[in-house]
This record gives sequence, structure tokens and C-alpha cells, in this order.
Amino acid sequence: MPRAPYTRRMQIDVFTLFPAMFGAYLEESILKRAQAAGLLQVAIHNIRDHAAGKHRVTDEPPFGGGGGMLLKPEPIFAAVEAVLGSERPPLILMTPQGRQLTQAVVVELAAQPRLALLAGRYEGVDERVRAHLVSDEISIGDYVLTGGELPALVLIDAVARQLPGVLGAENAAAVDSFASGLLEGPHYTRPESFRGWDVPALLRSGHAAGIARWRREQALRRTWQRRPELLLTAELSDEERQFLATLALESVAHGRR
Ligand code: 21W
Repeated sequence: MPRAPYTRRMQIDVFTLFPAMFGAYLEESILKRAQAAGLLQVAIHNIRDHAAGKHRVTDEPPFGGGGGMLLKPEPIFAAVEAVLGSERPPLILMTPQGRQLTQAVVVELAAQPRLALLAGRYEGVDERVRAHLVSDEISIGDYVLTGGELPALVLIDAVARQLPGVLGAENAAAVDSFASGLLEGPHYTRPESFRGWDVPALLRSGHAAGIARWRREQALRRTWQRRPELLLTAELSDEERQFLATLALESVAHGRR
């Protein structure tokens, strides 16, 4: 499929010991379509293909003891140098010690024409990879996974949907809840009545201005209840600040906070 002339292409190289983990996710739905349209190009590279010797060893126990295994530096350097050559796109190590992936980081990364991701395994990578090869380190949150492959897919997914043309106009990234700085309110689809639970009448009224105000109020209400700290940085109109003041008064009236 040819890509539209106003779009750009992003190229992502992934270095991993488990290349088969990536196929199922990258070959379905939106990411599949983005690649077919030439908007996104993802290449998965097996670090093991660049390991030396009959046994192609990629990991070793740590000097000083402590158990577990670390990824050796030579196969990683060899893989990165063979694939990236003289080009030096940002090389991001997926690691629990990295800066946390947020939507702001996603937007920053989506501006690059090319990225390279290194998925760690076992107890991590030899420090010389960090110090002399990698340019950035990213975590996806404070929980412990078995490796950096899912984090790499998370990053690819989040970055890809920021690229022009990847999402349809219907759900463009600009209208995301995180783009507005608020959580989204409730959504409803058919049927109008399900087990006696009805869709709010206003949403079926065709009253566009009323619906828009209701949605914004629901978003504010949900953000106030669940993520009040987001309200400190959200861009709010005077009318929205007024509505928040009424929510605060409701809370006081009900003896909360
Ligand atoms: C988990 C690697 C824990 C290393 C000393 C002795 C990449 C990840 C990962 C993993 C440790 C990300 C230890 C959120 C994640 C990842 C695998 C620490 C334990 N230290 N974002 N034993 N969460 N995880 N080693 O787990 O590679 S991004």
C-alpha cells in the first residue's frame, strides 16, 4: 500500500534474545496496518545471531557472585554495530532502572525518524552496554517483569499511534484523554437498554452542545474522583473551574476529604 505524500515513516530496530515474542503483537490490527501502509517499519534482530562460537553464548554469571545471569557485552555490541552501522539513532535500553515512560516521553520519541530498542533479560545487561552503547534507559512502571520485550512492545505501540496517519480521523491521538490532561468519562454503545440499565437520555437526544458539556463534566468528575493531581496541570476553562468548585462543594457536603 503506498503511503500518502504528507506522512513520514518511523523505523524501529529491536534487539532481543526472543524475537518470536514480537510477531503476534506487531502482526495484528493497527500496528499491522501501519506497517503495511509504510508509516512504521519494525525490524526485530536476534542478539544470539551475533554471538560467537559454536554455542553462541549470550549470557554469563556476574563477576563477584550474587547469582542470576547477565547479558554479555560482545553480542550486543556486535548486533547493534552490524544493524545500525554508522547511523546512531537513540538506542534505548528497556530496564527497570530507566526513566518512566509517560505520554510526554512517548510524544518526544515519536518525533524521531528512527529508534533502536534493546530488551534486557535475566538480571540485566553488563554495565559497559549501559555506559558505552546505550543513549537512554526507559522503564514502563514500577512492577517487575521477566524481561524488556513487553516494555519494548508497549513503547512501540504508544509511539506508533502518535505517527500521522496511523489512527483514523475518528480516534485521532489529539483527542486522547491524556492529551487533554483529564481522564475520560463514560462511553455507551448499543443497545439503548441492557438488563434494565439505560444509556443516558441526553446522549440519544442529538443535542450536540449539551452532549459536549456532559462529557466534559463527566471527565472532570472522574478525574476529580480518581486522579485529582491531574487537575493541577490540566488546561481548564473558567466554566470548567466553576464546575470543579461545585464538585468540591459536593464532597464537603457529603463529608469526604
Ligand atoms: C526485572 C530485569 C528485574 C532486572 C539483583 C539481583 C524492562 C522492566 C524491564 C528485570 C531486574 C521494565 C535482581 C518495568 C520491568 C525488565 C526484567 C532486577 C533483580 N537484582 N519496566 N536480582 N518493569 N525487567 N534484577 O521489569 O527488563 S523495562
